[in-house]
Amino acid sequence: MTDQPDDLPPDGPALDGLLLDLAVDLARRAGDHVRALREAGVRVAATKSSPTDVVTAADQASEHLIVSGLLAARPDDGVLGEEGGERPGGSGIRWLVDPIDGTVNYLYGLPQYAVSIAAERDGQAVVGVVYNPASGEMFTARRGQGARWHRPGGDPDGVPIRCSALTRLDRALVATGFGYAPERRAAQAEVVRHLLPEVRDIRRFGSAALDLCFAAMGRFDAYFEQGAQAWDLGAGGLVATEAGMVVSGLRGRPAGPDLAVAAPPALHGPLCARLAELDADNTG
Ligand code: LIP
Repeated sequence: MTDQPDDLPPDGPALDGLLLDLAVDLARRAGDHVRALREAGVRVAATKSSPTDVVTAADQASEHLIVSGLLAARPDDGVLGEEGGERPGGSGIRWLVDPIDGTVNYLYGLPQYAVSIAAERDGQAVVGVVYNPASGEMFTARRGQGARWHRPGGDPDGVPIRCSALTRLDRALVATGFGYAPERRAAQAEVVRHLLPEVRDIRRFGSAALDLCFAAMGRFDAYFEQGAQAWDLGAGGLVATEAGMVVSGLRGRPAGPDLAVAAPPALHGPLCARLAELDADNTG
């Protein structure tokens, strides 16, 4: 309990709790809507960076539902959405919204896609929610409060999750993802060609947000990807960090579009060193 008088707006941890409740509610509503739309058939509304980088009508409907819900509850907050761009705010809170992360899986009816919502306070992620409406699983995190896994029919408060304790890169199951541009994919394939014989195996499931959450509960040991954006990484990155992973870029940089690496502490150094040798962020 804080000693804050009732008439002052909440701040710090109390505010984070309210932000989490809002994000959970909107992720669940948007995700359930998107799943219902999938059952009725998928419509490609547009393409983005390449002819295979699609936006469905469900991406647009999901983002509209989430952003209008956020702004109705918190009109002064900023929002960065995958499909709608940036709307600046004045409250110090910025939301990162991926209305469907794993759109190609959604298009093909593969049950590996998610709604991802994160809140940043003064530039630092404080709340993250990743919801897979196809499986009913939800992952949540609050800065400093740990990460939780909520499964359908389970405890609504979820259960705490921790990442793998693996220390050997040659035993690691490593998830990654690929961009849409052919040149980028060719460079990413080169990195995987070298890494594949050096680790247990590689997985490519198609949703960065879920990859990070799976790594956070030990379904993978580590994850890396070039080209993932703030809305892909915001919520899953906090879930991974709060589950004990180190999340970064290479060469002392933060995780971002150049590269995002998430690994347990003992694996993070060796994996980053190898990815730097392979110039996985193309900045070496
Ligand atoms: C997807 C990412 C995934 C990446 C895909 C794609 P989208 O995002 O989450 O990690 O490998 O190519 O970019 O486009 O489905 O929102």
